[in-house]
Amino acid sequence: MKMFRLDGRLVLVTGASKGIGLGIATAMAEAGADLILVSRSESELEAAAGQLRSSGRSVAVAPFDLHRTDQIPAWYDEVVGRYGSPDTLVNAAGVMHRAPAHEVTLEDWQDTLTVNLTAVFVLSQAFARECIACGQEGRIINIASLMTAASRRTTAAYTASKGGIGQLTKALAVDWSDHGIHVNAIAPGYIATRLTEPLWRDSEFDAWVTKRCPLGRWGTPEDVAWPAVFLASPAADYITGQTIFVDGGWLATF
Ligand code: GCO
Repeated sequence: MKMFRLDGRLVLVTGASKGIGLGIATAMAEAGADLILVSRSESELEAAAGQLRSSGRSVAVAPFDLHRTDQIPAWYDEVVGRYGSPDTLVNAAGVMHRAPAHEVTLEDWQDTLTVNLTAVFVLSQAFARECIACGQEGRIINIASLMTAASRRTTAAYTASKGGIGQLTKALAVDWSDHGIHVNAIAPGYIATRLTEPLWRDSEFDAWVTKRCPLGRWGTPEDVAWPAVFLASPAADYITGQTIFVDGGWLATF
């Protein structure tokens, strides 16, 4: 089914050392892509790369702290110089600070918006500039959230950042459509990862999620990963500016 394959593609994944990012990188490798893994921790990246190399794909690691938004362009140039120009970018890195809105510190607000929104924009710019310079088509897949369309108490900064991702995805899709760069987003529901660990370890919250979700379970990184492979593949060649909710039916009901 070559329409769903990624053979010959070079995919850069942020947040790639764990959770949804690692799940997406794993599926992309299984679909034939070579990878560049990005996160802050070199040791965690090497551990993830070690797992992924068993797929037979080329897997490079490029440690970087996405808080350093002003250094993204220079860092990206270095990555391209060392590993080649990615044709697919997955913005999966994200941070979460939970607090009632009146208790959110300016530092936590800025941290959330920096990593979850500003870094996505600046890295997408660097990716697009390189694709345009090389005359190369590109695919960008942003990781949005249920919070792109709704919210929950104590998630104001995260909700604002993920709401922004939904609209930024449309804006970049329109701006870069002339250059053959497709920009889409995947909005996961409640996925059992380290970011949501305080929630799934809470038996009351766990019971709420499994009851509230029409499919009756937490999602897994793999549930998110294969829709990402689809959006990166030739099968999605007429899709751009869209957000696909991979949420177990959460938003289909009240
Ligand atoms: C929360 C969760 C959610 C999930 C996810 C849902 O605190 O309610 O962290 O925000 O992480 O974003 O799509």
